[in-house]
Amino acid sequence: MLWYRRTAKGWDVYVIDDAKVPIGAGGTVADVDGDGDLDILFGGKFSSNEIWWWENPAPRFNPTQPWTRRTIKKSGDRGHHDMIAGDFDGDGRLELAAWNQGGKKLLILNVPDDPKTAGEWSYKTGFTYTGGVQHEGLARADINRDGKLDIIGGGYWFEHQGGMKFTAHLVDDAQHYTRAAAGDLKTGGFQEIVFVAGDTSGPLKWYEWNGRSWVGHDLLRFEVNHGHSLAIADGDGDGNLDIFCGEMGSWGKEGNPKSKAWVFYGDGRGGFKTTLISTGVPNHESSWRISTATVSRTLFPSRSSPPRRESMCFCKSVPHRPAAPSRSTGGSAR
Ligand SMILES: [Ca+2]
Ligand SMILES: [Ca+2]
Ligand SMILES: [Ca+2]
Ligand SMILES: [Ca+2]
Repeated sequence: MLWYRRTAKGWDVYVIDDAKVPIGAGGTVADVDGDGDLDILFGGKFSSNEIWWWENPAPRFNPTQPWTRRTIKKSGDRGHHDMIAGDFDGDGRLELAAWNQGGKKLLILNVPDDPKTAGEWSYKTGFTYTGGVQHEGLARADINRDGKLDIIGGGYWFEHQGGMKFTAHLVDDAQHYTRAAAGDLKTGGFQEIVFVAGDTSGPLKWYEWNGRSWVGHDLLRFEVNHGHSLAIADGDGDGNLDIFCGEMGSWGKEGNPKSKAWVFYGDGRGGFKTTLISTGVPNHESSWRISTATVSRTLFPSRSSPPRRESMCFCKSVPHRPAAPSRSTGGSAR
């Protein structure tokens, strides 16, 4: 796992982990140890029942010194495609919500008092699904604005009920195998939800709560082909949230050489202006951040830069022909 650190001249490469770790897609960042910087979390793919976190060594960065990796989970079922951290039970402490596809579960893991010395974190099942459709995608937002952060993913939003119990509210039964995002796209009321087919083909839709049910709106009116990158941000700075979506370039033996990416500029009232931003640029778990100040001060607090508006797309190009297993290293988030 490598960190490409932006400099005035280009990019410097820092080693985060030089070991062969079977990382799956959909990791996240969170301040696991509470020292003010963001640490990195990833789960094992279908060959592994483990989840790990890497301790951010800020401000002592050394390009050749890997970060300390610790194990969060090393039991139960395999496969962890997507996770997100937040205070989902309202107790003021951080939890990690992680899909565990091998067990068809959404796990809720408690960040321990001292994650540097604790062994495996305690965890419970927050939701179990049945059927053959794999559930993916996680986002967080206070959907119903009760002051408590909710979990969004796999076609649902999950509302904390008490203890480790969550109620699953179905948004769209056709959007389980998807990427998820949420935000106040239409100003006021519940926050809105976006789902798009991530590891398959399907529609890109945003959903609004009308007080009785979730109403979906198709943004493209054609199927997105592996739209594995999905994010919400105010890209043009007009105060209204916008949506970014990008397609993958290859998966297995198949390819999508004309993979597309779009930004949908919102008007805050439910209208969106569609902009095609690239064709032939593959995206796999690309993200979208608007303020360099926000990025540098949270992930890299030793840096300080004046606030300025800048879109950052993190794109990962994958070869059309998948790499041989022997070449697969810890940095491959596939
Ligand atoms: Ca930290
Ligand atoms: Ca909590
Ligand atoms: Ca809530
Ligand atoms: Ca905007």
